[in-house]
Amino acid sequence: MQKKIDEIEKSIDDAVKDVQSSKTLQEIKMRFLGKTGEISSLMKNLRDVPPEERPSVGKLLNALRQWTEEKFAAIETRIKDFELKKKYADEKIDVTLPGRVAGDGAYHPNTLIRDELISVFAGMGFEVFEGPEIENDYYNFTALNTPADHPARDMQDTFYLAKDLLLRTQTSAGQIRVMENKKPPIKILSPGKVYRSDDDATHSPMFSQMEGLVVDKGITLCDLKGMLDEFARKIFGDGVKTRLRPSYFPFTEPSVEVDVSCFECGGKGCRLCKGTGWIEVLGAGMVNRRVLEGCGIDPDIYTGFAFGMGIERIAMLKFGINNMKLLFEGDVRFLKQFKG
Ligand code: 2U9
Repeated sequence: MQKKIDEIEKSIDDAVKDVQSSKTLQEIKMRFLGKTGEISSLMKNLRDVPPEERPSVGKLLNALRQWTEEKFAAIETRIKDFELKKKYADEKIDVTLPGRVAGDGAYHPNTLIRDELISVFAGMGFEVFEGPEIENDYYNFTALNTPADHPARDMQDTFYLAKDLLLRTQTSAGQIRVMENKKPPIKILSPGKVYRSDDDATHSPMFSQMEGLVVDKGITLCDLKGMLDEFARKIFGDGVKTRLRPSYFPFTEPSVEVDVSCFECGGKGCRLCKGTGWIEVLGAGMVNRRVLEGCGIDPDIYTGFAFGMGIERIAMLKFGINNMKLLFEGDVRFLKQFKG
């Protein structure tokens, strides 16, 4: 038996010699001390040993089991200690390393211009109203004096979502709802995205508009002109003048196109104003009496003016951007130049 015990001790020593992990150690432990392990089997076989030898063999086997258990316990402590040290080493962080710097963001030029316009018009008493981007035919066209067979519909190629559902081509659609629901005085500003099936160097299928509407008793074209002068000075600089040229929009009568004197050359003529001294910036007019009537506002009592401009156009003029596509591409190298 002593020989057998010596063999087991040797094979335990061999097995644990290079053991590195708790898992392997556990497997070796089971091989010797598990229910069907070598030492447990020897213990079970004790009953086959002649009775007179049993006490001495039992003693030897108990000593073997105790020796084995102590050995495994010692190795386990050593491995656990090693594994813990390794875990700490792997998780070690260098607190002296410089942190990762999150780059400063920048406002999109459109956002800068939109906010500047809102602040200028808010200073004149306008309230911001934002309508839905999905509209129906009535609010986008009919209520704005553009019925189905009206040639002006061809001025704006429309994206239809369903028979009577479309992406608004102008933010005026939402302003109709305000006129339907509120008695004058009305003084609102409607910024927002609009959609037209148009795509070339100066047009994008989605762009941003800023429209304004003033309705009250006694509003005249002079009020419009006075407000535009103030707008031009605040946005393009003191000394900038405005001029009105006759135009046509179905929702305004009379309608005008509004130029500002060139803020680059002071009106002498340069590349920006193409030598004319003037730059077209927006459209405007007196709200067509049919539009007021359709909203339940008596045009013999109330009159109003309205205006509309493309935010991208104003941004391009103010920041000297020569390609509209830059405003839609989201290129950080371009965008980071604009710090608000
Ligand atoms: C209501 C009635 C009328 C808004 C107006 C314009 C003239 C205009 C264009 C400028 C460039 C559109 O973005 S653009 O292509 N807009 O010229 N917009 S008057 O008229 C209104 C608004 C609301 C109830």
